[in-house]
Amino acid sequence: MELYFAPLSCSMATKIALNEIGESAATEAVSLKDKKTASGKDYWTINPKGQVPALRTREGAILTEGPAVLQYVADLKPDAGLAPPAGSLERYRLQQWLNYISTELHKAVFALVFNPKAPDAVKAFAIEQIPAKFAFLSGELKDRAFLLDRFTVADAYLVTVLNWCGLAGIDLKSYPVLAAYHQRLSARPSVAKAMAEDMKLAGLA
Ligand SMILES: N[C@@H](CCC(=O)N[C@@H](CS)C(=O)NCC(=O)O)C(=O)O
Repeated sequence: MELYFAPLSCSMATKIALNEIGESAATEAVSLKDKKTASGKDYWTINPKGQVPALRTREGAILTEGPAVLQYVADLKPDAGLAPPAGSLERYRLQQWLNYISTELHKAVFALVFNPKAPDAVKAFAIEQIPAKFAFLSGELKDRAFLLDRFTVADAYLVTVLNWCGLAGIDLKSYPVLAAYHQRLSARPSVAKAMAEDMKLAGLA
């Protein structure tokens, strides 16, 4: 398997999932600015959407879209419990979370804040959505360690997205439940390893 990633981006969630199942996939960094991989490949030819993550599966297929990639990785080792069994209500709950994180947090807020082409008013509008969304998340996580009953790929995705708060100028300390969740998950070996690796590659450690 081979993971195409960009340091500290949403692809970090896939690195966390791979660490959780103990799978050492080859990784290749992608420059999202010029769409070139570290070995000089034209990334458009690998993922025509030009986005990370993209995973070359064991069978050689290219799989894209974080929530699909995460579930693929989880299903490689069902015993690790990163995703409930396909077809169960809990699996749909997992998909509910993956979709929420992807559409309501990642794309609707952070992708706009970090987009250099987004006008300031658009960025401000994105940031204005945070209090309501983080209040909802805080309520959900108030009495639980994880989004579902145990650590799943949804947590891998959420901790990755919460990592971006500092860069986006959002003070996570204003949301104590989320700050505690983020701190707790950051200490998890699979997360700490992915984070340390990406921080180093991003020149931040
Ligand atoms: N819908 C895609 C979005 C992935 C995405 O937004 N990736 C960002 C990094 S976090 C990216 O590649 N941005 C570069 C671009 O959009 O050109 C997914 O869920 O995987």
